[in-house]
Amino acid sequence: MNTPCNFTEKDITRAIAESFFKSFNDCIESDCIIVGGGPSGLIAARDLALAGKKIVIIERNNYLGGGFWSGGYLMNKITIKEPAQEIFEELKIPFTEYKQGLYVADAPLACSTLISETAKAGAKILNMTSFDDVVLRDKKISGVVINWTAISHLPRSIAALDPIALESKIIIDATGHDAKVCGRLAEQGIIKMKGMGTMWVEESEKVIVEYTDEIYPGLVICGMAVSTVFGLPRMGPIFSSMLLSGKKAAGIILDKVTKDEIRDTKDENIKSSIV
Ligand code: 48H
Repeated sequence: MNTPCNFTEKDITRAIAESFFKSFNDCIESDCIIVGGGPSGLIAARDLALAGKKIVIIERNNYLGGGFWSGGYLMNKITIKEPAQEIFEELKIPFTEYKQGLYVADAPLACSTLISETAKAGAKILNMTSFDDVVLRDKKISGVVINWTAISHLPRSIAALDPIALESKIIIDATGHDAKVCGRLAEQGIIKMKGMGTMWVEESEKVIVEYTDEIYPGLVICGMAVSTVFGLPRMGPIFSSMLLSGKKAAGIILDKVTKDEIRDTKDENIKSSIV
């Protein structure tokens, strides 16, 4: 038997609009904005949110997960190498050992679990939202400029709509191969970008994590964006360094944001591609 409805269509619309704008208002100022909701961005967001930081993920697609939904050649199995199986254990993602140190998991289960754990940890998610630009104030990245993804796909003659800005203490570029945030700085001649290197799994899995860092004041990079910026070798369909790099990015930010000491441009520790 159907319970009678004590609401109409207008109440459903109000429920959506009021709760969306309340959440959106909360995204306008945060501790960290993560651009890109693939594996590296998601794990960084989860760790930061679990540590009590206010985190916003900007994702241009309607779905999160990036390349983590499938392995190579559209085969939906994910491989990882030690010690990243410890992250699967932490997230309770089932996996099997294929060969010593090489592990396999079902991609849909691994990806949906990572998304769900990130959302449950409290990270806020703006999907169908594209990164457009950075807010660059006094030689420090202080926010991102965004627009609806649909707008960025329309010709300017139809949709010449201005984007809007969100502010945060620090930004992560987790946009994968495109390294979109870094690309914007490169366009301005502020940093150099070498382009993704060719495949060499052993080396790549190591150096991607090593080079994960703050590359410009207020901007940390993780995941495949690290390969694109520094010209490091790619690893193909294995995701250990994506997860480890995301975790390292979160650790770097926790250090900085917790101590509230965002470096200034004169800090010589910043590894760099700064021109
Ligand atoms: C908002 C954006 C924008 C934008 C892109 O590609 P990803 O999965 O990235 P990673 O680095 O977490 O993982 C890379 C991995 O999936 C992979 O491709 C590997 C291991 N390749 C190896 C190899 O040899 O090729 O996710 C990036 C996310 C996606 O969801 C994009 O939609 C999103 O970023 N994104 N979001 N605004 N302008 N650009």
